[in-house]
Amino acid sequence: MEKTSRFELEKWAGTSDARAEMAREVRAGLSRAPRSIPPKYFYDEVGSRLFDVICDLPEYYLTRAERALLERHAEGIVERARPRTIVEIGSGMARKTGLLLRALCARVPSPTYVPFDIAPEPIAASARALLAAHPTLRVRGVVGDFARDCSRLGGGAHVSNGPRLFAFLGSTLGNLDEREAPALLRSLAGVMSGHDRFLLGVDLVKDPRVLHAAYNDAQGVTAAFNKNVLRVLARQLDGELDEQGFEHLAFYDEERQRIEMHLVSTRAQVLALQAADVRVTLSEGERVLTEISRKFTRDSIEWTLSLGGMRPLEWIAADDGAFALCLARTARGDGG
Ligand code: SAH
Ligand code: AVI
Repeated sequence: MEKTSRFELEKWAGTSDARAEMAREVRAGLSRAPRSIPPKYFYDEVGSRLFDVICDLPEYYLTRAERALLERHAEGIVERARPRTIVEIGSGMARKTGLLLRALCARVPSPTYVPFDIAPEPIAASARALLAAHPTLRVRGVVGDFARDCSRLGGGAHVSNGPRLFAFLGSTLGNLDEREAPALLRSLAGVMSGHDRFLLGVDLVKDPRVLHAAYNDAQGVTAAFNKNVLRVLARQLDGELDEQGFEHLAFYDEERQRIEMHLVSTRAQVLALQAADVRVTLSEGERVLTEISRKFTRDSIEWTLSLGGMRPLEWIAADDGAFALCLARTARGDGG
């Protein structure tokens, strides 16, 4: 564990067997139809930085829309949720979390922030900035996989000494499918007390042209983010992958209400990853699914929350209907 007086970083993922796990997951994804790569592998140091650039792109409205909502509502949310600690799942660069932390630090004498992410670099970088901005804040970072490790937020040093606000911002829930999203919510609901609250940022169904542009930006940053996963695989799994052999493809599937992002093989080629025992022959035009980004309605998110053992309490939507925040609690009846 890395530790300075106000910053600690605990590693639950990225340790010695991470490479073997990656090999297993990538092999499984590339051998089934349709072929896929788990989106968590986007976020090495370069991928995390590319995502940060995406957040400022003119076409990528999500970050600005969520920030505008938090600028207006963070204080009220914190006042009503009364947390001592904010735990942020998939915290990344925590670009908007400062708004919640400012309200937390104003209310509580010894506030704690727990950024939880698969990528250590953005946790460390955002912690530096947040600690400088909030002199009373303590940051206890966790490098973990939210699909596997959320239940650990209920034990050890994470046993809560007061209500916690769990934040899952940026509509990252949309990157999980109909089975994965409720499973993640259930694992969070399992560690939440009746006094804890869950704040979810959700991107809403809208004009497909706006969605299409957000994932096909003119500068090609999203394409670079998508292709970067090839470099991650090649580096970590001893691969020979030619980035030139793939093209970025992102489109909105209106029926499934989701963006799909793919890498399309521009020619017949062999995708070989020695350390994963992968040797896959791709035909020209064959697609590898790298990410889904589901878009929600109030009904569909409330349904997802209910499947995940959560009960919605407040719905705060942008005036233009682009994005929403939903405050929820566990559906279990204990306390709160
Ligand atoms: N919440 C931030 C960042 C969103 S980007 C925002 O709103 O801007 C998605 C973040 O989730 C990245 O930082 C990525 O590293 C993290 N992430 C993706 N898959 C993950 C997983 N399986 N476990 C933990 N973190 C994950
Ligand atoms: C992190 N996640 C919510 C982003 C999204 O919009 O689905 C990731 C992303 N993919 C392409 N652009 C941004």
